[in-house]
Amino acid sequence: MTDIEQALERLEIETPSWGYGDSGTRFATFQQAGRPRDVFERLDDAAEVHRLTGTAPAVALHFPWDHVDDLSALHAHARALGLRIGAVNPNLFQDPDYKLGSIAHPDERVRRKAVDHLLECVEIARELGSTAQSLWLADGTNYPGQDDMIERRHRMISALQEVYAALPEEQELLVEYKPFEPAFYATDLADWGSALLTCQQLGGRARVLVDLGHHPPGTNIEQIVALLAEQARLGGFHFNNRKYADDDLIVGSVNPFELFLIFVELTAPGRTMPRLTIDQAHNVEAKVEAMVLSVVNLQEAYAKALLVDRPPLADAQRSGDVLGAHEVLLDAYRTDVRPLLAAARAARGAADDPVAALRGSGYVERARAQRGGTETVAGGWAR
Ligand code: RM4
Ligand code: MN
Ligand code: MN
Repeated sequence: MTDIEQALERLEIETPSWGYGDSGTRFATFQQAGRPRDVFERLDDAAEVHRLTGTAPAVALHFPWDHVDDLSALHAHARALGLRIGAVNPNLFQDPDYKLGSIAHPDERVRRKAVDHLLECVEIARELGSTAQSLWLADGTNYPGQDDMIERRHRMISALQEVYAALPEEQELLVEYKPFEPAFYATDLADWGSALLTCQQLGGRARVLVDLGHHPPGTNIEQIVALLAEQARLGGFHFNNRKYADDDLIVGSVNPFELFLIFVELTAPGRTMPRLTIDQAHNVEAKVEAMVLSVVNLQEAYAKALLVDRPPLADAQRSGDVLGAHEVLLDAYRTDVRPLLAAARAARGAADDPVAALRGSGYVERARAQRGGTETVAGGWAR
């Protein structure tokens, strides 16, 4: 086995069930013909992505979006497809009760309901063999004075302590942050600092999740990654790409150099790979193809990062050779890894060119014929 084949074998990407279904903007949801009608079909699409790329063996689920009456049937379906269930994502943002927040809500009744959903997700994960709860809160306030920021934090921490105490040993808690949206004044988990403090208050199995779309423009995300990794508090990623805000575009489509630099940190000596998940919304692009391209872009960033020649990099850094050090990174980044990856994928039984293979396979056409559906637009909510 070549080095790159061995490296690919270690790379595992979780694709999100919600990335296969309908999605939209504030203005409209564009439904695609052939989109999966339920979580079973979402898993079918995920299996196709894994078949073509060879590195997407897990699927992250979102509840209640992926609710089924029979979890064991869902688990069996995943296993039959050669997939496992990735992180379980509780949904604390769509119930009318959550208008003013969920676990930080001023009303104890709403907080109880939110905690009960989190505890239900712990059970769901246990039944599906998942090893992580991935928590993103929409909680926050829109106006100064709307609520007391510290009281909100105390409510949030005490709710999370209850959930953390209920986690079985094999499950970890990933805490995701986001500076704004839907809250526009003070989000309760706004940044990596508030997420890290939360994890430190909970315990060693609580770690921070970095979503690439959840930072103010210009933020040095690879530095955050390095700091969290060094503290053993980097739990995972939501990969996507953005130009302006939480755009949820295809990984590596806008800023591939940033993606590469993140992988340079992830593959630094002594680091262990955290959970790598995609979190995207495909509104105008073909969904399965978008996911395939995302996985391929992740493979490329990872392969390029592995090419970084670490000893000369360290020498240049020690001797103050500013551009010599920089050049080591550029050398790796500029290497065309596509032929190597194509061969490595083919050797593992995946496709040498996954996008072309998908286009030639008839999978999308068959899904259209079997699942039906037309290209329709549902109303948005923007004025
Ligand atoms: C949020 C965040 C969460 C995702 C939801 C749907 O912006 O990224 O991870 O679950 O969107
Ligand atoms: Mn996310
Ligand atoms: Mn997001």
